[in-house]
Amino acid sequence: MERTFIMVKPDGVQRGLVGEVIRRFETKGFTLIGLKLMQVSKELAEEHYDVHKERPFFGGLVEFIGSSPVVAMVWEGDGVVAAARNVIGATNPLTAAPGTIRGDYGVSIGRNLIHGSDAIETAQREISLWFNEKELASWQPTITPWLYE
Ligand code: IDP
Ligand code: MG
Repeated sequence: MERTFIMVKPDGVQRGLVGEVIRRFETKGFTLIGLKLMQVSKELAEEHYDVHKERPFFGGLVEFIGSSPVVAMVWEGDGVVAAARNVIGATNPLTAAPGTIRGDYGVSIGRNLIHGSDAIETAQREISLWFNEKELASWQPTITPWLYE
């Protein structure tokens, strides 16, 4: 089953949106298999955003991610990687569609509340970066036959 890495960033945690984020993925029909609140080290933030290390916002982004706790999650489901990106919305909250998390709750690209893996390979890399295999629960909700034919 496909898995993706989702992180509620420090602004989302400070603003009390952890429950709202979890609610949106749960009610959509995805399965939560990993969850932790954590303070992020500079090393982990740099590794996570390695692809952006040459961008002008990199230093500020790494500092921001470590400035206050985040909530890291792994969600599972058919097509969850791309679907989660749709639930999250465009990178800039001002242009993110209403109904998406960023579209509904954000106003600034540097405070866009949440991260979601952008491809299946990225998701695999990010899940192994943020979680040990022992921290992930492999389980199948009893409602599965009501979600998938
Ligand atoms: P994504 O989070 O939608 O995948 P990316 O382009 O991968 O967006 O950028 C990663 C993160 O870097 C964004 O979520 C945002 O927090 C930050 N970021 C991207 N572009 C800018 C910018 O122009 N200014 C400040 N921060 C930015
Ligand atoms: Mg990205």
